[in-house]
Parts: sequence; C-alpha cells; structure tokens
Amino acid sequence: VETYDVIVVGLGGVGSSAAYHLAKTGQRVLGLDLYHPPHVHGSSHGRTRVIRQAYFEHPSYVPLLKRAYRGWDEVERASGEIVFHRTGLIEVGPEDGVVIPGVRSSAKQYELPIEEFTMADAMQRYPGIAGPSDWRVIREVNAGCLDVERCVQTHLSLAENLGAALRYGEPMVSWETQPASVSVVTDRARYQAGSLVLAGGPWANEWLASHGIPLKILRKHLYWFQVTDQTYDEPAFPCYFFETPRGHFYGTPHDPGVGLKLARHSGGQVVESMQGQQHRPDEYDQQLCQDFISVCLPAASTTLSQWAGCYYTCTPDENFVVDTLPDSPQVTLVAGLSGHGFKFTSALGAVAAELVDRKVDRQAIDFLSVKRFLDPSP
Ligand code: PYC
Repeated sequence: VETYDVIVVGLGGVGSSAAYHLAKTGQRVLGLDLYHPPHVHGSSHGRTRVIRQAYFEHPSYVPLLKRAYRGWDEVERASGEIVFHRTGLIEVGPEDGVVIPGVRSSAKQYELPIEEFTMADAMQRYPGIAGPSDWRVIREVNAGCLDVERCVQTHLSLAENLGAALRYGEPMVSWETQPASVSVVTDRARYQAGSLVLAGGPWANEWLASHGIPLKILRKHLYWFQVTDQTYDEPAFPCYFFETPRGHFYGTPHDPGVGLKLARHSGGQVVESMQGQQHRPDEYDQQLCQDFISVCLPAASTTLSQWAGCYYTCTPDENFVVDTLPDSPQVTLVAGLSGHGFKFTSALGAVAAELVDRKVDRQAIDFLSVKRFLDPSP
C-alpha cells in the first residue's frame, strides 16, 4: 500500500490549488483525477471565469476574495504565467434587484473601487450594451477574468515541481476513514494517508450524500457568439454580468478566433448522477441567450460560433461547503461551489491545506460550514 501524508481527490480548480498549497507545506501529496486535468468533463473549463470582489452574493465572501487575489498573484509570480486578465467588469440591473444593491453594499463595507452610471451614460461609454433606462450600471475596477484551464494547469505544475505525485485517469472507487487516517481505493490501487481532501466538483454529490450534505448538480451551457466589429474587444469592453427579468447572464470580452462568451448563470437542468453523463446542448437555454443578445448586446451577432457544456454543483443556500467532516476531522471538504466558486480556488486550496494542518481561521469560514445542513436552526 502506497502511503502519503495527504490524498487530494479531484484535480480541477480546487484540487489543483490544494495539491499546490499542501506540497508547499512539505507534505507528501498524492493527487488523483478520473480524467486528465484540465479537462472538459466537470466545472473547471470554458476558457474564462469572471473574478470580482464587490460580491453581491454576500459581503462575508470579500475577505476570502482578497485572499484569492493574493493567491492568483502568487501563482503568476511563481510560474511566470499570466492567469488573471484585469479587464474590469460591468454589473447591470434594476435598482431594486439583488445585484446592484449587493455590489454597492460589499463595495461600501470593504471600500472597494466602483463607478456607477445611469443606463444612458453606460450606453455611451460601452456602445455594445443596452437595457431599460431605469437600470443602473456599476463598473468594478479591479475585476476581470481568469484563464480557467491555465489556472488549473499552473497549479498542477507548481504542485508537481514541489514533489506532489499526480495520477490522472485513475478514478476513486471508495474511501474510508480509520481513527486517525484514511484509505482510498482506486480502479488500480489502494492508498493510505493521514488526511483526505475531497475536491470532486460534481462527482462529490455521490461521496457526500450519505454524510447529509445535499448537493444538486446542474447541467449548464457556455456559448461564444460571432462578432462583426471591435465593439466587444478588450480593453474598451470589459466582463459583464446582467440581472434581467429572464435571469442572470454573464460573459467575457471577445476572444479572438472564438467569439463573444455568454452564458446564463440562472437555470440549468438537474442531473441526478455523474455516472455516464455526457454534455448535451439545450435549445431553450440557447434561445434565452440569443434573446438576451438581441436586447442587451445589440452589436453582437446571434450566430453561434462555439458551445460547451459544464456543471454547477449547488448547495441549497448556494454558499460553498469548506470544512472537515464533523465525525472525521482528517477529511476536508471543499464542495458545492454553486456556480460562483472558481475565482476563489487560489484561496480555497490554501484554506484546504490549513484545514488539513488544523491551523485554519474557523471564523472566516464559519458561514461555509457543514453544520448548517446537519443542524438547521428552527
Ligand atoms: O461568479 O461571477 C461569477 C459567475 C458568473 C457566472 C458564473 N459565475
């Protein structure tokens, strides 16, 4: 039986970062993935991910986001790669929605630089956008997008350079805990370690359901649409996130040779299990995105140039799970990123390493604990 200090299962956004941070602390790390990451089968692909700090979802995320920004800086310094494109972000929607008031509130509490516009002023500044005159637009200056595959690849390379053993195409078949250790069985070997980090994205729902952690997998869709001029090119055009009556839509600037990325953050089709899953397009979702272009991105074409499928793994409150298992502290979970977690992964890997080392600031992640599912308040 091969023996390690820590086994990390799942080497996408979270697992690649956890492997790096654990290897950095001198632990003997084994990383396992059922495919060859960065791959297209889970949630850590699709060319870009929005990164932002004035978090409309909840101000409690902002300290973790500040840590994530430092984490991406560290990745760039350590590797010489550029993973973070500082394009800025415009968030657009009604005054009484969730996005505009939420961005304002986090920005105010943490003194984050934002600029506000009326819709009319924003349409002058960004000729590619449109919307009702009573909508507001907030530009978050320090936001941008991450090169998602490069983030995963770079964390993996950094981990490997620090001695982590990474095994690809080796699915975990089962895991079990002993009083102060864990064992993991894959389709080809049995491993033993002091700790286990479960970072399986959508595959985690199977691993965690019996522990009372409810994760819902959603099938999602990413589109790239043709553009006919330079309206949506960087640096003039930033990342965007719209709250509309038909849902939340987001995207990143024109990707030369590929198109203008657009996806619907809301909606999605429930997937019961990842067993035998294959991506497949959804006509209704695509039509909603084309309708969104016609109304809100009128200088873009509704002709599709590329499509990709991916998955969200959602908790009931859409906040992550970052914790150890209550009855097995040697098992760390980072799960249920609920479609908004990739930007955090440089920090979540570091937090996972601290959970393994039992040196984490529990207060900072209390709102992400397992106990909220097991012990709901009346
Ligand atoms: O967290 O900004 C985000 C995001 C946009 C779409 C999915 N997640």
